[in-house]
This record gives sequence, structure tokens and C-alpha cells, in this order.
Amino acid sequence: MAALLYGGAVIAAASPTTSIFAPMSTPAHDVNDLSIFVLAITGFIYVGVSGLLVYALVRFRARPGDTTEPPQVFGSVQIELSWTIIPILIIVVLFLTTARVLFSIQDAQKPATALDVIVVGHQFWWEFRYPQYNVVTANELHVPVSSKASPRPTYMKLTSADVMHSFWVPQLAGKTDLLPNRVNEMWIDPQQSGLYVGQCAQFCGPEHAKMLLRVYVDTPEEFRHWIANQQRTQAELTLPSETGESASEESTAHAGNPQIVHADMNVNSPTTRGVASESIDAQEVSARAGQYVFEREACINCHTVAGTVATGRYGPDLTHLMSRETIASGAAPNTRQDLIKWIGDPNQIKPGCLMPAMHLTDKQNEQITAYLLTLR
Ligand code: HEC
Ligand SMILES: [Cu+2]
Repeated sequence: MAALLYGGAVIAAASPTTSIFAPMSTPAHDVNDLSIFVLAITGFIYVGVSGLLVYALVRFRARPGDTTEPPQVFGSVQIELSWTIIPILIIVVLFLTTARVLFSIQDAQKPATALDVIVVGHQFWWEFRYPQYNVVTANELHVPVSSKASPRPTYMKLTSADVMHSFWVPQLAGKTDLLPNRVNEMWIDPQQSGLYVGQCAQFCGPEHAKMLLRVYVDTPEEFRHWIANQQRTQAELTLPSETGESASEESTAHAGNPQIVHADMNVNSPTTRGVASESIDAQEVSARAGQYVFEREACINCHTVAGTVATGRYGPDLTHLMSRETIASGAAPNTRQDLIKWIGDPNQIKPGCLMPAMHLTDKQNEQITAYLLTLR
């Protein structure tokens, strides 16, 4: 048995699994040990009862020619007592061991070195906030490895922006629900770096099935780098020619040219914030043309790109979109083709998700994607 479980753990380290029998963090270990204990007791009862049943069926079966009735037994105090008291004892033991594990996880002392993360469930994606670092990200949680020598557990406060969700990464801990207007807590202390996967474990709407979870356990060094990168804001992509004279020259030169995108009222002051509108050619596929289109479509009402006019909070923070391996909470890999497909119509990838198809032209889609690809 031990060898089997050990084998399971080794496989788990190699490739992410959603098995609860390959624990990699203290709460998951406790859950695993308790499950094995309960399985052992119930397995013993199962084997005992079915063994006795089979024995009785064979031993006392009707034999050819035997017409006599077997001896009948009425009322036995001993039997009555044993089948009342033994189950009560078993249940008391199961109750006490379960309660012990519950309390040992819930009342664990939070060390001063702990990392705080606020998890907000959304239909159908995850928002992660790191209040100690002023970092906001989505869908892919990064936490440091927590070794016995230098423990650095992650303490999470979980809540929901809409309906019920449930955070479940089986190798790290049991599930914890995210409820609107309530804050639940859980902690993990993954002891080996790598990727751990899970999934929303509470039906939350039509795209619940693609509300996946990815937890990246980084070495302390990797985690420092990751945080430092997440703390960066994005620079505005300004034009080399964006200096008073030449910009206004260009704008007059382009006046009346239908190919030129004109500034609209989305942005307070297009010359100081965002890409200068005057020299954007509607055909140009570049990051700055992309930022221009992005900032003039409804994208910025739902998405944030820190350091720019995009401050929407309804969808995932896109400031460091390209630092993630997947988009749409694990529904697709984060590649150029999938971004184009996603922006064209998110329903192709995640039917029923809450980002609308924006009905952009293919050109605009390519431009925006060129911009998104710079958000590292
Ligand atoms: C009405 C609000 C809304 C608008 C407008 C909107 N989005 Fe979204 N966007 C969302 C939501 C919600 C999600 C999360 C969907 C999910 O995973 O279920 C999302 C997800 C994304 C993602 C994947 C992010 C990730 O980390 O997984 C990208 C990229 C994206 N949107 C880009 C855009 C672009 C570009 C535009 C403008 C053309 C845009 N969005 C307009 C709400 C919006
Ligand atoms: Cu959910």
C-alpha cells in the first residue's frame, strides 16, 4: 500500500494530476491520511460483511432432497448488543479523527512569513490579489515553495463576485467554497515546485466546466522575479513622431483620408494618454496601432492594463497577460492564434462565457493582438 502511494506521489511530481492520493502540501497530506484511514476501516467492514454473507450463502444453501426448515433463532441479547455497540464505536472513532484533522488544518498558526492572497471567484475565471505586493493577476496563481527549513505557506481569503464557486487543487488542499458576501479561509504549503492543477468544484453556470485552476509553485528566486515583473506597470506606446508640430502636420495631411482612424471621446486627452491618434494608419498592424484600437473599444471598460487608461474590473487584469501560459482560466493556450480566435468570438473557445464577441474587423483583431503580445 505504502509503495503504491509513494508511486502515486512520484508520478504526481512529474505530471500534474487531480488525484487526492498524491498530496504535496500539509492540508492535502492530512486529507489523504484521513481518507486512507476511513477507507481501511470501511474496507475491513465491507470485506467482513460480504465474507460472512458469501459464507452463509454457501454453507446453508438448500441441498437436493433436503426439505426440513433450518433452525430458527429468536432474540439474542448478545447479537443485538454487538451490532449496536460496535457500529457506535466505529462512528465515534471516525468522527473524532475527522474532527481532529479539520481543526488541525483550520487552527494552524499562521507564521509571519506567510504570503497573503485574496481569491475572488468570477463567472468563469479567478482573480488573485497579493495585498502585500500590490499585485493583481488572474487564473494562474503563483506561490513560493514552502520547505520544512524555511516555511512560507500561502494563506488565502476567498470570496465571490457573483455566485458560488469552489477552489479545489486536490494535491494542495481540500476544497473551499467562495461565497458572495462571505470570506472563507484556507492555506497551502506546497513542498515541491511545479505546476498543480485543479478546477472550480461548485457548479456556477454554463461555463463551470472550463473554470480551471493552475497553481504554479515557484522557487523563492522564481517567485521574487515573478512578483517584481507583476509589479511593473505598462508603458504607453508612444510614437517617435509624437511631438507637437509633426503630429499636427500628419493629422492635417490625413484629414479626409477614410483609412485613418480618428480619435473619439473614449479617452480624455488622446495626445497625452495612449497612442497619439493622428499618425495611426488603420491598416497598420503594430502594437501601438493595437493599443489605439484597444483603448477605443469597450475592452477598457472590462479590462485593466496598469499604467494606461484601461481600468475596467469586470474581466481579468491584462497588464501581464503574456506572463500566463493559458487564457480564459485554462480553456486555451496563450498563443497568438488562440488570442485572435478568443477576441474574434470568445464563445468559440468557451461557450457561454461572459466576454462578448466585439465584432471587430479581422484587421482590428490582429492589431489588438499585436498589442496584447507586448503585455509581458
Ligand atoms: C463586457 C466586458 C468585456 C469586454 C467589453 C471585453 N472583455 Fe475580455 N474578458 C471579459 C471576461 C468576463 C473575461 C473572462 C472570460 C472567462 O475566462 O470566462 C475576459 C477575458 C479576456 C481575455 C483572456 C484573459 C485571461 O487572462 O484569461 C482577453 C485576452 C480579453 N478578454 C481581451 C479582450 C479584448 C481585446 C477586448 C476588446 C476587444 C475585450 N476583452 C473586451 C470581459 C470583457
Ligand atoms: Cu466557478
